[in-house]
Amino acid sequence: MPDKFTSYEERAKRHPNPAAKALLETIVRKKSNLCVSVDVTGKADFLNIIDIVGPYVCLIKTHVDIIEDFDASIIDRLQELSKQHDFLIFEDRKFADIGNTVALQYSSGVHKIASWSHITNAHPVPGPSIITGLSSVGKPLGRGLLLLAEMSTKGSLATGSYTEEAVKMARAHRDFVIGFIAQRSMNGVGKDTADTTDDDFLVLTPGVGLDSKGDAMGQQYRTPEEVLRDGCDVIIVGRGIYGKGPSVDIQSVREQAERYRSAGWSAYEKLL
Ligand code: 5BU
Repeated sequence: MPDKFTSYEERAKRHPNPAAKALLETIVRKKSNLCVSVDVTGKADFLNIIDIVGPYVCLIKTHVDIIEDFDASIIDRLQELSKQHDFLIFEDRKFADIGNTVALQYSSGVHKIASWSHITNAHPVPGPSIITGLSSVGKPLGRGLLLLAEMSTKGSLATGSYTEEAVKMARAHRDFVIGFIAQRSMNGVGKDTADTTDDDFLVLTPGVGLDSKGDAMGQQYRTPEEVLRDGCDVIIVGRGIYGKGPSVDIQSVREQAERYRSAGWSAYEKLL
């Protein structure tokens, strides 16, 4: 485990994976460790929110399978916005099947995730073959994978030895697995004492909110300061920024995006 806190800038210089490197560079360039999770079901709202929050984020997280009027033009526009506002894209697909199936789900179907999403994620539950499957598609494209080592929900089963095994799986596939969805730093977790290599896993953390402690369906929120103090690198915020709908208040979305960007960045600066 690195013995001291290392800046995003230092980590960007040495990270071997192109998606992780690009994410760290974007964080530094924009002074933003904020990822907005755009969980809305209409194409117009989806693209509108991304256009508004784009300047404040390093990363946009999507669940493209919830969009009712999905078509390929959404992806074209998303990619344009990603260039215009300088952010990366993370499809929160949570793959969980055998290697052959996840490779097909990642590359094909309606969404063709690998062709546009810089980062995606997977449950470690099937074992290392899920990484082999996804890597066969994503690695040649310079993509990066996160494993779900922990979850933000009440009663999550991803704890203890499950989490440790996830980290060990990642360590054995450092070229493609860039880090975790987790609630704390995973560097050093489950590590053999004979292993002297440094871990530098990115930790992206959902379950972040400034005004609420949770929702009625098991979600639990902590503040940006709490999660950064626990070693997380990127805060993932959804409803804290655009509310619960049905309509999107543009001015408020912009204000909340800047509020969370600034909270995430000052929490980081305190650790330097
Ligand atoms: P929220 O509106 O900030 O609660 O949205 C959180 C998002 O992060 C949502 O898209 C979830 O699917 C996602 N998420 C999560 O909340 N907790 C987890 O442990 C994981 C993903 Br993994």
